[in-house]
Amino acid sequence: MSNELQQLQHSLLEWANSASTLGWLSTDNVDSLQQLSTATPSDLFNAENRPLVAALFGGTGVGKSTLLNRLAKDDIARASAARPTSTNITVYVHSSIAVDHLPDEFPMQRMQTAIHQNKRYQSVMWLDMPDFDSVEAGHRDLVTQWLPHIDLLVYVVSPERYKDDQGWRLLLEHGAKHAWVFVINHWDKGDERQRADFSQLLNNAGFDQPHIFCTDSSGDPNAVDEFSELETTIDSLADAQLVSQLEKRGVVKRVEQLASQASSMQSQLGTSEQLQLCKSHWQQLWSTASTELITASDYKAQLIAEQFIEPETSLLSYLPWRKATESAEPATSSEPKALADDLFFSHANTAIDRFVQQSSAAGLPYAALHRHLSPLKSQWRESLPAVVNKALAKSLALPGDRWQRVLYRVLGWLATLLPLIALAWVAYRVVVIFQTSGSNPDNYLGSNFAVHSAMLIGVAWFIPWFLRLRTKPSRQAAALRGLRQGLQQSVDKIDIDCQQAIESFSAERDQLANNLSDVVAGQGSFDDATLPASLKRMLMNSA
Ligand SMILES: Nc1nc2c(ncn2[C@@H]2O[C@H](COP(=O)(O)OP(=O)(O)OP(=O)(O)O)[C@@H](O)[C@H]2O)c(=O)[nH]1
Ligand SMILES: [Mg+2]
Repeated sequence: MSNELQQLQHSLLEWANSASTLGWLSTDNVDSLQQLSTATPSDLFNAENRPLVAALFGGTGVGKSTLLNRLAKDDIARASAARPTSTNITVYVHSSIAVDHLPDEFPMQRMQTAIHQNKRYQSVMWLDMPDFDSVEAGHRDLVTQWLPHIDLLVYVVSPERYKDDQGWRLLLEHGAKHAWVFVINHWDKGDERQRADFSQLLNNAGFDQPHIFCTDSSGDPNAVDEFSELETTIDSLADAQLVSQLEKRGVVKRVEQLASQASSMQSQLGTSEQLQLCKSHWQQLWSTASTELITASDYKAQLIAEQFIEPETSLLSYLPWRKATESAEPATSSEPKALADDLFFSHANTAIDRFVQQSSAAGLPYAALHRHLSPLKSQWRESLPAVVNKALAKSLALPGDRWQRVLYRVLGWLATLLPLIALAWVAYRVVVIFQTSGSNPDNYLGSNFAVHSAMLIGVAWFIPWFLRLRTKPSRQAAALRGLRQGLQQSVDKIDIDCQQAIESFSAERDQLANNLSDVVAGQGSFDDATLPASLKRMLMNSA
């Protein structure tokens, strides 16, 4: 595995693990990233000049082993009419080639090696693979384990089974990472229409002018086929420079595969447009939900405010016998019922849950948004009752409006001051009349004076006292106003907290997206145009 690939996969895995822990991705993403193989053919060898790794791949009984025997001009691979025949990988390798690193997961007992001295294949390591479409799952596993280590796949089909589903699926999935040539074996039973049809299929899959060789391996000495063209084409690939170019291209293709996985993970983070929509969606949702919440809580505020009703303040209430029978104390001492109660929180929580669900339906990750918003629920339970109580206490401390309170205070002073002034005036009159009564016996204070004086003092006290009584700010109204203010402040706090949570959700998304872009930035590219025309025909056009 190239260092570049190893590092990229490691960084992507690290990123995906943290994104998944934060709820932005499912663990499936981490798993599929882990399953992406970044192995390359050069992993098998120490030597700089490694051979081309070519494999015969295809469905059951198409003649893969027979073809290898033809190439080797020897019966090195078991080929027979019994199905399935090849249960193991046969490696046909020149004695000068050392396979230094077979991956630990490769089952050695399922690999047989045929070492040869054939100069023609000095630079090619041939593999005969079991049938990929086998009923035996083990055959499929063996093929997929070896696949990343192969440069060239010789896809063998038969005239009647060239549309083989499983092989075709593998071709589409992994096609871009390898070079391909195609063989229609059993050509003794085939015709040109099948070649044309197969060629068309390959065209559609992304191969321009694919190499298709028709071979008859029945052993008929008179058979005419394209086996030698197949051999020559493969010989032309067994060139150190081409092998190194194929290796580079393979690395780039694997990097591209990782990058495409990264881009699919990035799309799961949601786009900035989606986040913008999510913010305005919250505003709409909360504007409706908070109005409903305030309306639903208002009757409760009125009930609570009733606890603050003043004792009766009519004249009659000042009568001594009324005092004896009725409590003059307002109900301020009793604890007010909670306005931010279970029902209040249940309404607020339902709105939050609905918002998270709708945002997730709009493409944002549920778990991440939930993680940002759900802790607020318990915080509000702690803090909002205090917000309401504070607003209530503040309003009760200053009942009525400012002018009402000034008037009430002035009337209080007047209720004391005016009777005192009236009393002073009466006293003055008494003193003056008394002094002059000696010289003028008519100046005598009669009962009229006494009655009028008493009335004057009484009126001077009664009028401001009565007006004061009437203008006294209502504690009930003050309580209701305080409760409503507390309710509004609570609803505003929920709004602000949620907006902040959405902001931090959005910032986290941007941070993750930036980190991911940094991880995949600056990866190399490979231009297929630099390759010889014959090799280009073997490459799948992934665009
Ligand atoms: N008529 C005909 N028979 C062939 C041809 N090629 C191979 N056979 C026969 O087909 C049978 C299967 O060949 P194998 O080479 O074992 O096929 P395989 O693809 O290796 O099969 P598995 O290993 O089971 O996947 C054998 O009996 C071969 O002799 C061919 O071109 N024409
Ligand atoms: Mg076989």
